[in-house]
Order: sequence, then structure tokens, then C-alpha cells
Amino acid sequence: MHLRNKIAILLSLAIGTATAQTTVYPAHWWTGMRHHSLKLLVRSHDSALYAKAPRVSSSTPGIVVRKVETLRNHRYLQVHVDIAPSARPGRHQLRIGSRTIPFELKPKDPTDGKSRIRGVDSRDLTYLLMPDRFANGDPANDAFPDLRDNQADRNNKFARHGGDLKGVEDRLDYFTDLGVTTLWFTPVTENDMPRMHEGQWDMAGYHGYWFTEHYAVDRRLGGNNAYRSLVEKAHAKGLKIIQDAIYNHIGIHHWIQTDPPDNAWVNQWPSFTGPNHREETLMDPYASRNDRENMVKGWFTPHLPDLNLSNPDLADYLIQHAIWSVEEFGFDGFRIDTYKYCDEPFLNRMNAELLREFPTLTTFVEAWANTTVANAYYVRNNFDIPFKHNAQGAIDFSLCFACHAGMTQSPGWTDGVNRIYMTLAQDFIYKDPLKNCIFLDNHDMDRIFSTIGEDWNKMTWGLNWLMTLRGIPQLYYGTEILMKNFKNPTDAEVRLDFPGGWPGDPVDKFKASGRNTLEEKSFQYTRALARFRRSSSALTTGRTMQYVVRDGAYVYFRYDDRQTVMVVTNTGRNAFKLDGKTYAERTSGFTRARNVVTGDVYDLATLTVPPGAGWVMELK
Ligand SMILES: [Ca+2]
Ligand SMILES: [Ca+2]
Repeated sequence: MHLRNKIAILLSLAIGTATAQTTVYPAHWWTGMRHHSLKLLVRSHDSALYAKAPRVSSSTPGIVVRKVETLRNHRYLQVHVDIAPSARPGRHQLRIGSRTIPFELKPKDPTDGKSRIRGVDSRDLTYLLMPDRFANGDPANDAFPDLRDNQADRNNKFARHGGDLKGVEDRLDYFTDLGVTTLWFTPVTENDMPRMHEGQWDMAGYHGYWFTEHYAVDRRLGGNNAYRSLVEKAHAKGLKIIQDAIYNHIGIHHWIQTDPPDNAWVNQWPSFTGPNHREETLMDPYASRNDRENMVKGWFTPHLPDLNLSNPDLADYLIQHAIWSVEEFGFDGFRIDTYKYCDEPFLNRMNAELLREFPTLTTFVEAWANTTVANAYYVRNNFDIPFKHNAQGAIDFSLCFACHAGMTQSPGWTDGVNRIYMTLAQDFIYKDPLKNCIFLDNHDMDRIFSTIGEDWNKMTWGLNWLMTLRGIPQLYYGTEILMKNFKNPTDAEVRLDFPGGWPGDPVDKFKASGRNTLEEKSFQYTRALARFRRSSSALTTGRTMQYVVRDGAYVYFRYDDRQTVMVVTNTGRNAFKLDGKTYAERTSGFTRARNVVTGDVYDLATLTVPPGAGWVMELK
């Protein structure tokens, strides 16, 4: 048995000298929780525990064992426990036959919803980063000989590079200086997977999407302690944290696959069957059952077993873990991966149970959808359809693609910036479009500066839209210093190390001295917009009014009673002259406009935006 940084309990046998490992999921819970009925999953190699259905009891007042079940795999017991309001925090024990197992109760954190678990909203600016690729704060944890992938190698884009949570913690001031309020990490959960063959390459689980143990943060990122420390330090600086969660699948070396409690926990196919990836199958009134089932039950890849989320025991296991992780670490938001591949009733139940326990938590979902309708289908929407999703916000792919069109296409009736206009015009289908997460690129896409042909001018349009359109903006790490690349041949190209994140890096782009002129210009531009946004009620919580695109010029306003911000993007060939009559509904009462990045002040009566320019202006 190797020492794992997880909730492992050494259980001494009552007789003899041997020991056997018994693990309880979860090993602790809290008093004062709304979720006080638990299903403890006891996993043991101690045959005395599971030889026959044992009697489980508790002598602790307030901890009541209601029922014990043996699962199909007899190495597991499922113990139903109720924690009464009278239960006291402490290191308690449950008695299983002749054995005892520890079960701790801690007091629920009284600052939940106040200084932790605060939720993320449109006042925030999130920064998405991949911990393995951001900064290496502890070279001693880069690799462990007892893990299946036991090497770090920065010369190999497909290998782990040694970045970790300490590296992030050491750079919290970088984020606050940039104007970021929220960090979103790709998953931190343990991925004890060997390098897997994908395409023609051997890939490490450096990105974190191959869970092998839900209750453990990967040791190479610093383990549970590093995560707890980082969340606490981030909160102390006013920064929030979003955890990336995956319910759809696990890594093939997870014990749910290798030693399944019940083989109904994983969707079984006679041979590898991938999903069709078509989000439409779930909402299409004409979809076949075959296509729907294939979408929900197909395995994402041969090494990612697809979880059968309609199995009640597995569903309870995952929901209990999700609640545990929020209370244990205190993060503020959940980003849910591969949403469109999951059993839909499970998703709604998960969201409802999380919000019942933590009303201030924010969830937003990744359902990579190619249409606005499909995007809205997976969140609270205004459709009259049989199944209604209850997620709060979507990662807004349709607006992202519209922004790409705005930057890469000439303006046309349905092309270029008209795509943004047309996409926003469909916002009436969302219950609350301000809860959508908006972005220009992420770890699964070409980097935006490459997408737009490394055109700095167009980059300013994109940054303007990101910081001023409705929703919760997400900046992908390195965008501020113009990191570039296409996903060619693989997405490893868009997940390169942040220069300066590793001891001894020849350049340090966390500092101005390490950036070239354009990178510094981009950093300052991003920072100026982010800082203005942070203090702008109009941009964060205000209303939107957009105008029909005229001669390639796209004009919209964000406004409330206190402030009006006008955003002009002139993608046409002619100078844009503000026509006081057309825009009077929002400009009347104002005489001047201040460019929030440059500080230049213009007379509204003569305001002219040259072709190619994109300006964010506060009206005075
Ligand atoms: Ca490290
Ligand atoms: Ca699935």
C-alpha cells in the first residue's frame, strides 16, 4: 500500500498482525448542514468487513445508522447515516461487526456565503488557467515515483510540466493588479493515469480531466492542503475561486472502473462507442432514442468510462462529493464540464441539491453548443418544452463565435459584427443572460490572437467586447500578454507554459520588464479595461441597448441610472460620425465622451471614430 494523500484509514485487524485498507467516502462531514442524510461508501480489503452482511452501529448521540447495504461488489458497504441536530462535532466512530471505523464531524463554517462560497456574478472578471501550465511554486512535487505517470518533462508538450497551486498562490498579486477578481482552474482532482494514447501521441493527464479519486486533489498540484491554502489566501485578497467539475466521466484507472461497486455505475457497451457529440439530440423533437442514448451514454474516449448518472447510488455518491468539496474548500463557483453528455435529470438534481446547501454558490455549464437556442436549452430559459434545465448560466459559445465572426469577417447582412448584434437580440430566450460566462477563447480553442491573424487592432475590439458585453467575462491565461497558437496538431499548443512561471525561466512575462512592446501594450490595455469595468455599475450590472449595424459600425450602450458607457466598433471602411438623432435615446443629456483606456475626451456633437477603431467611452 502506498501512502496516498486521500482519506485513507488504516484499520487494524482485531486479531493477527495483518492490516487492511478501509476507506470511507466521505471520511468526514459537518454538523449544521442541510444535507444530514448520508450514504457512506465503505470500501475495504478486510474480508471480515464484507464476508456477510455486517451489523453497523453508532454509539455517538446524534449519529444514527439507518440501513446497511452490501453492493454487488462485496468489498463495498453502503451505510445510510442520519446526522441529527443534536450531533456534536468530534472524532466519532462507527462500529461495523467487530471493527470500528472513524467518522469525524466538523462544524460547518460560519462564514459560508460571507467570506467564502460567495458566488460569482457579472461584477467579476474570471481568469481561466491550467495549473500544470501556469507556474511551478514547488519543484519537489513535480513527480512521484508511485504514480502511474511518474515523470514531469517541460520539453514535452504532452507531459506534465510541474506547475502547481503554490505557483498560483505566489502570484495572487498579479491577478489583483490586472483587475481579475476570480480564478478558474481546470480540474485539480487527482488524475493518477498513465500517459494515454490520443491520436498519434502519448498524453499525460496534465489538464486534470481524468479523475481517479474524487476526494483527493492531485499531489502534483500540492494536494488538498495546497488547495485549501490557496482558496483561503485568495479569499483574503478578495479573489474568488471556481472549481471545474466533471460528472460525465472518470479516468479508466478510477476504482469506480477498476473495482466497481456495481457494474451499473458505468455505462457499458460491447465495444468502445463514442458519443455523437450532437447537443441537438437532447432537444430535437424528431431525435431518435438511439441517437439520444448514444449522446448521453457513449464514452468520451476509450480511456474515459462514461458514468451512468441515472444510477441512484452513483448519483448520490457524486452529489455528496460535490457538496463535500464546496464545504471542504470553500470555493465560490462550479464550472461543470461536458454537460451535454450527462443524464439530464441528474444534472438538475445536482444543481438543486448544491444550491439548497449553498444558496450563494454559482454554477455555470459547459455545453459546447453551436447555436444560441442550444446554448439556452441547457440553462434556465423561456422555452415551453418538456424538459427544463435549471443551471444558472451557460458558457456562452454562441456569443464567442459571434465575436470571432465580428473580428474575422467583413461586415455583411449576416456576417461580421452583425453576428454579435443578431446573437444578443436572441437573449430573450434566457432567463438571465447576465449569468452567462462570456469569453474569446479557452483551453480547447485556438488562441484568440492567432484566430484574428495577430492583428492588434482587432484584438482591442475583442477585449472591448469581452469587458463590456453582458455576462461574466473569462480571460484565458496569457491572453493579456498575447500568447498565441492554433490547436495544431493538438490542443497542447494552446496550453503552453506561462513564461516566467518556472524557476530559471529566461523571460518573466509576469513582469513588465519581460514583455515586449506589444505584449506590454496588451497587458496595459487589458488592465485598464478590467479596472474600469470593476468600478463600473453600467458594465457589470447595467442594461444593454444595441443599435443596428450601420456601414460596418456596431454601437451599443451599457447603462443604468448612474452611468452610461458607449462602445463603438467601426469595422467598416468609412469614419463613423455619431449622429445625435439616431442615438439620442442614450446620448441625450451628455455632451462629452471619455475613452476609458486612453483618457481622451471627445465632444459628442463632433465625435468621429475612424475606420478600424474600437472605443469604449464613458459619457459625461
Ligand atoms: Ca511543482
Ligand atoms: Ca455521458
